[in-house]
Amino acid sequence: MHARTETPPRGGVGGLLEALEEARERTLALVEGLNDDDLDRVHSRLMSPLAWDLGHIAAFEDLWLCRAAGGLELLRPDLARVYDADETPRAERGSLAYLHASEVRDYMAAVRERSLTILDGFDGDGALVELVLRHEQQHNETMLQTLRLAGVVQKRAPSPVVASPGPDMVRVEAGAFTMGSGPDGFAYDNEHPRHVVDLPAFEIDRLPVTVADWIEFMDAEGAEEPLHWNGTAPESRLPVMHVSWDEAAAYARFRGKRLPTEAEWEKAASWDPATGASYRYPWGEAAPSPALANLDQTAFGPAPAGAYPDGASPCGALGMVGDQWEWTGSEFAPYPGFRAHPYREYSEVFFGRGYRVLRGGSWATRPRVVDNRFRNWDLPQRRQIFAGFRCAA
Ligand code: AVJ
Ligand code: FE
Repeated sequence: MHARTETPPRGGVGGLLEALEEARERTLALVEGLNDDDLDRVHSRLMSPLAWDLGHIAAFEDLWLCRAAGGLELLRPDLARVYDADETPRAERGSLAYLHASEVRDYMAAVRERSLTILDGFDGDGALVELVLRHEQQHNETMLQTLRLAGVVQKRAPSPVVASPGPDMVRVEAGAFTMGSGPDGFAYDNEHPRHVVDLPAFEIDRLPVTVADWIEFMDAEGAEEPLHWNGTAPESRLPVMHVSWDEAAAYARFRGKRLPTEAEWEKAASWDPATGASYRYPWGEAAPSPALANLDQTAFGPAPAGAYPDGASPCGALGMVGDQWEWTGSEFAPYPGFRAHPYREYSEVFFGRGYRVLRGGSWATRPRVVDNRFRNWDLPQRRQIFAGFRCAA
């Protein structure tokens, strides 16, 4: 395919070309078994039709790789509005003239042809290519949420062995830590600038709240069952998922606790009191692997709370990255000195609108798009995300 075997990628794109191809294989694999009607249909008012996600992935690539990084005109300027997430709320996407399943794969391939031409010998802005790659991978998780709402449930991988017991909560000492992403490497605008945050000491749950914990809450307080249970609770040791921020906050009050702030979460995940450093992952700087965290969409569900003892953070918290996102108590807001880059619609338009921050990624998150500093967000009533939580005190 193309000149990529004869001409190794040069400039700022080493490895990105292969990563784009791998991401596309995953995207297409997610929808492989579905018929056109399943792709074109609105499964939930909260989500886009899957065919819209596919077209939007390609339109984003055309916009940021072919046009912004490569200097080309858009391949299909007529589609720009249809795939502009900001102009078209999810609930209305079913009635847009988006490309349906029968045409959308051709559009994706046509954009990709252009991208490969641009990337051959590319010496432009590699960060834009990374943006495009991560955008596709983020939409993979959105698509998995849609598939779950559509009732497509893949068989879960067998659960790994659960770690040895430990205290319910672990302590994080008072002191300053560095929060956010530094200037090196790719990071979203909302993770910048890196800044020092001084926090009083606090305690945080060693493990995420489990299904068994949630059932106690339901029995004692009449709390609702999470989305997707349909009267049948998952295995009791699993982290509870598909609860809203509102419900998570109510659970924390029931236990006499609270949700951790975003800064507390990041400090508990990254800060090593022995060195004063903030690591990129709970276990340190090593890239995620299947022994360290449940990421990458292959398990089709979380592992029991306390699995992955090698993925512990310096304070001893387990499962902070992977398995399920974790709601924090914080509203999505800019860090001091924030500057929108490269486009306002990624983060800035969501600030100050009541969105709550989630951290840590889920089994449905591709490893490239999550670390201790990555900030996700959604509205406090939403339950479709693969999200649970842990408490602080
Ligand atoms: C970071 C997951 C909240 O899905 O709205 C996708 C990611 N931004 N396309 C979202 C995103 C533009 C974003 N989240
Ligand atoms: Fe998008």
